[in-house]
Amino acid sequence: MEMFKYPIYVTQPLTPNILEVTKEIEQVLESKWLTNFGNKHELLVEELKNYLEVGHLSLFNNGTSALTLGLKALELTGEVITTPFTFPATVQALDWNNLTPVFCDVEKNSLNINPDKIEEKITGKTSAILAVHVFGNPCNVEKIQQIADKYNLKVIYDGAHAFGAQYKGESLANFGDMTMFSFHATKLFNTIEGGALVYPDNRLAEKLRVLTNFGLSSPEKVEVSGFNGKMNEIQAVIGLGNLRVLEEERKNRERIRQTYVGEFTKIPGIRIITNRKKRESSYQYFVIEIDEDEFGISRDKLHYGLKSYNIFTRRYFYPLCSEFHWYRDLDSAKRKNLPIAWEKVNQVLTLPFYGGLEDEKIKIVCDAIKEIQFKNAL
Ligand code: T4K
Repeated sequence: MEMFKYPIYVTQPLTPNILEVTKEIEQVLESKWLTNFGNKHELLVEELKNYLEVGHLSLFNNGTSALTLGLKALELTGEVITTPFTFPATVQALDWNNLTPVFCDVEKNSLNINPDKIEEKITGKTSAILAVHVFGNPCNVEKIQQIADKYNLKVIYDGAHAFGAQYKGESLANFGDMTMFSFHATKLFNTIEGGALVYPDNRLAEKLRVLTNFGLSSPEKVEVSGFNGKMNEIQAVIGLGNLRVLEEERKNRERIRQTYVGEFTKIPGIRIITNRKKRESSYQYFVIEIDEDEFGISRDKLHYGLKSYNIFTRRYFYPLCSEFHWYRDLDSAKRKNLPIAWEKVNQVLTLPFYGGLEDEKIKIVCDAIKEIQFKNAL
């Protein structure tokens, strides 16, 4: 098999109907109202509330500012129990709030925070649990809530990958005190850059609006130290347009998921991490785990091998956040305390997955994987 002519990346952004959004962008520009909670912004809030089946939702200029301001709005203090297996933004939002992460190991199957390990991490300083629905697979929300209730802790979900996913028939967005969604270009639903917070407590709406707008509660009153976290009108137009093509994209991704599943279930040593379907899935990523003994080669050999075919997979989320140098002195960051996270971070590989991935390219990816395995096993 020869190297594929054009690179195949891990994802490609969903884009709206260009004619429709061009018209809407014209309207926005003509209206001379470009940002600061404009009409398109408000319309997107309503449409997303509807889509996610939530009561309250605030928009932001990206997921990181959403999470950072959300943690601030909840007035958390001291320590927050979280996962090391996530994108840096999760823990950086804690850093910006002067909160100390307490790293907790993950579950073998879901790769999400292991609720059975949370209680032993709780101290008098713990104020919250910040869990991540990694790759869109839901955390054990019931167990996490039980622990939070017992110790009076807040629960925040980083749902950057979990847009639109359901848990036991209910919108995953309805669990915990707050959930953040990222609308970055690489996310299934995107506003190019953007993010949202959803929450059951309606008092947070005004608080978040103030925090998102420099702490201004009125033109001349600065109530708190906030910052500029606002989503602009063009971002909102892209979001409205992408909502109109979202279901079609989900269908295309379901087809690709099925093809991958069909191929990989035949190969010993590959476990599919993101194997949920229909309303249960966020269709954000397609992730596999490589068991080196069974598969014959390591995840890294496969990752680099695919690169030589012009196929760019990602080793999300390597390195673990607990490895960041500024956490060096934290006991919870030590390798011996995070055995499963360390094992999995060296086994997991995110494969190309987006609606526009043609059958021919899916076949190239699958054939390349088999060929690399075969060649290396010789
Ligand atoms: N929490 C979690 C758990 C997260 O995963 C993230 C973000 C956040 C919080 C923070 O949310 P935001 O503040 O970002 O809203 C990407 C994204 O930039 C990032 O949003 C995402 N998670 C993370 C998992 O993935 P990179 O460094 O992998 O991006 P990049 O530029 O390498 O893009 C990946 C591939 O996508 C490229 O190989 C090609 C393709 N691509 C990318 C862009 C930007 C395109 O085809 N077109 C594009 O415009 O971080």
